[in-house]
Amino acid sequence: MRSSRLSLSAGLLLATSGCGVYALPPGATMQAQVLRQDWIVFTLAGLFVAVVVFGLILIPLVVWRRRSDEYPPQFRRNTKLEITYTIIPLLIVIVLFAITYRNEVIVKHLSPRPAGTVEVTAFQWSWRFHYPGTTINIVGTPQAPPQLVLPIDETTRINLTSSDVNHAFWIPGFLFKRDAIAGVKNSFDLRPTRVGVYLGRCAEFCGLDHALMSFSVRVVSRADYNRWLRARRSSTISSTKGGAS
Ligand SMILES: [Cu+2]
Repeated sequence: MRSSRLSLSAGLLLATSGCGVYALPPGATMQAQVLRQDWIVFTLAGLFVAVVVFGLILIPLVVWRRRSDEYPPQFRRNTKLEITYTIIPLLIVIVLFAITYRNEVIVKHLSPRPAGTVEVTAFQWSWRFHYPGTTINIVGTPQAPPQLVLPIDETTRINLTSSDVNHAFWIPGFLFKRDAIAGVKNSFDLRPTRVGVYLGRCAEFCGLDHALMSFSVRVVSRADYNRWLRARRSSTISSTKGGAS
């Protein structure tokens, strides 16, 4: 009976942790893979704490259920127990802090020589992608969301700002979000690792058409990227999907 109860608990734990881990997209950039490690570690730590807490609630209900008028052992203090339940959470927090700090340093690191740069400006209610040194200037509208084109396996510096209110640049497939603030330049690097098209959204309520403030990111090979640059270099594009071909 006890072994079947244990195997049921173990099965539930595996099922829930498995669901949690696989519910998160794999992440299509080098930075996303680092962030994903954070997510997995935090999920497992949360599950560990949940199992301990629910165990401490449920096990006494079974073990100490009333069988007679006899009381279980009564005591007021248990110094060893108090030290244990102080030190273990402290250790968990220290380890989570250290892992987060290490991964944040990696994700926020700016390459001294990025392969390219894109100036991203958020505005009510779309996005402008400008490729410095070129006339490529992709301006979207709520009805025609713009497309950002990035080369795979190369680092692109994104300089993000806003021309009016606060917005947030969010690409779920990259597991990445950063605020776009008027008068502030937020710089970060993206190094895509998978070819594909990824949906992006504004993640900061910014007014009437906030819900329509989407964009997409297309990750292409270097050869396709060069072709796209050549095709677009001499023209300014307005309200386009930025269609590489
Ligand atoms: Cu917005």
